[in-house]
Amino acid sequence: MRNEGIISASMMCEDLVHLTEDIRIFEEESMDYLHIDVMDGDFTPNLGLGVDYIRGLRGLTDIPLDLHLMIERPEEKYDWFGIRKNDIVTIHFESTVHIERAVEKLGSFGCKVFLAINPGTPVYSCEELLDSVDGISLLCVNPGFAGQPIVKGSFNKMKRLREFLDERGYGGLEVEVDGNISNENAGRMRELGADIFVAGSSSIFKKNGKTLRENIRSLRASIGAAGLPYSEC
Ligand code: S6P
Ligand code: MG
Repeated sequence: MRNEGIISASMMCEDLVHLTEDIRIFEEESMDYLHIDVMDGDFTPNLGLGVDYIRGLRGLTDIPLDLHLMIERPEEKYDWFGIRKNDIVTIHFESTVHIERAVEKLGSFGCKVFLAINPGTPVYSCEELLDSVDGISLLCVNPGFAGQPIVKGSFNKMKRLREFLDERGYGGLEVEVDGNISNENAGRMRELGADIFVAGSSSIFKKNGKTLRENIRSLRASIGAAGLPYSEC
């Protein structure tokens, strides 16, 4: 039996003016992770959340972080982030020359290690690293910005990724989907085998006249209503 669906609030989409209040709502609504898009302006055409922000957030809550490192040579910078054992830390296949070494080093921090594959990165890129990771993050938009439309082919890619993992005996690895995960897209991705849903401007932070709490509940309902867990389909 797979998990009930895990959500990870994309803090890049959060309005800083309401940070303390929103954190309380996340705690009351049992938000699973806070997704932190770390961007360096080199790997991505944008800058993102940094180490001071992360330190500040740690002082406000014990909700685990889902650190999405969209930076060049992440293995040289792991020490900056104060990684904890119940965090997810994701690095990108293309972010360093020796990705196997970078994955192994990340494993030594005791966190959950995820490998991200970009929209243009083939599913099979993760094959040699399956023994060393806890999950795969499937990017459904190109890294850099919130509010982008889903890249064509992402649903088909999710399906192929889950089949690829199952066929090789790695069905226990978690798959995160990141980018334009609206309630509808989350439901479809759930049916195709996704476990973790990055919730940004398309869902919980959507300007739709609903409260953050209402939007979190709607997203959970969309995931929960997505039919039988993949393994039982
Ligand atoms: C993109 C980043 C994502 C976005 C997220 C925002 O570079 O990795 O995590 O923050 O996609 O959500 P939305 O719903 O605006 O796409
Ligand atoms: Mg992200």
